[in-house]
Amino acid sequence: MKMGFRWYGEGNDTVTLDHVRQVPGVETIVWSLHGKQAGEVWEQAEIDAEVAKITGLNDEARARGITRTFDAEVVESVNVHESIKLGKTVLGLSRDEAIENYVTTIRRLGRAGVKVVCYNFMPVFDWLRTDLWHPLPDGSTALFFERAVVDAMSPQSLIADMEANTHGLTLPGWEPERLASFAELDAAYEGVTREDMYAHYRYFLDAVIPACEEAGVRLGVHPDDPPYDVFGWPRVVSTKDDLARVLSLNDSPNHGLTLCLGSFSANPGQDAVDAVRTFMDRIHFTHVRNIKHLGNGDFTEVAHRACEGSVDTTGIMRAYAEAGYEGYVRPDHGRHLWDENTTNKPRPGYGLYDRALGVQYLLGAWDAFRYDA
Ligand code: DNO
Ligand code: MN
Repeated sequence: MKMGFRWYGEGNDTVTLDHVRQVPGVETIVWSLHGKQAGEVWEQAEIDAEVAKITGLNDEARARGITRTFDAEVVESVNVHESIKLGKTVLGLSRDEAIENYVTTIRRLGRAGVKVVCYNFMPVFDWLRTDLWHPLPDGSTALFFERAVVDAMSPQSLIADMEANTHGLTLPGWEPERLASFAELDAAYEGVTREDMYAHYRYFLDAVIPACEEAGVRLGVHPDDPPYDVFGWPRVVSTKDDLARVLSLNDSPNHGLTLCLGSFSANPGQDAVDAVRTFMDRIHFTHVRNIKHLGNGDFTEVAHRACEGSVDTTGIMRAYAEAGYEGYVRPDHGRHLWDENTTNKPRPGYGLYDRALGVQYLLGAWDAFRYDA
């Protein structure tokens, strides 16, 4: 297992690589070119520059005697253009053009040493929350989801609400460009069924996976977050049955999961440990985090420790340890602690402290179970 930490890039993240260097156990920086829109090609020079920044040390750091470096083997995410999910031209791009661009990007990432690429297959939007700074009983804040609020709101007003509360940082999946074309996308999804989505998904995999095999890159799909339909658009990567179906669309080992146990477990009917054991061979990357069910499909994010919420994070780490999991893991969102809301003003869910605590909890569980194994 390799421990990772998500980093949004210089000038785009309140956390620095030098901070992450002081979190014991982190080997991999999980990165992306966050300025890229879905469907756009990533240039080799841009990729190489970002990889060099992550894996290198500047002179000043060397002079201070720093030697600890990271690898840049995991990208989260290369986003899938809506034309691919819809199986038709939309926003001025045909699905085959979008696929060609995706393949080019994958090949270039492979050349730069990237091993795993995360993506999701959610219509129109990435993750959703109704409160980004929800107060917890210990005085910290965390991401929070209330289903009735979403049901009562238009997508535009919910997004405007989220955008107004992000300390000015654009959330991935909520870029202004995507929001501007909302009406076109909403119309394009009219009448699109789950079966349509799976057919389009298979077409995408058949086109992209051979290139992944050649490039030595494994794709890992991130489950829907939250794991049920929102705004009437079909989400097809939500439950255990969905994951099994998605994997059956293409048998290549290069097609697998970014199994996010926090997202997956937001649906109270799902068993995270069972999913880990079932899909072990196809889990290339995993997010381990905790949420607490509040009833009615509502949940709050909580600390990573199992007893803090509804997700058996220790059971999850035990399942990975017993199988000798060789993929990548990262803590996912964290709470906002120790006044970082007012001092560092981090990206919602991506402050430094709680993710650093999460890393230690997950590694502690891993070490204990490996010791027994
Ligand atoms: C939620 C996060 C997501 C994830 C993307 C992957 O749990 O991990 O924002 O990064 O959905 O494409
Ligand atoms: Mn996740």
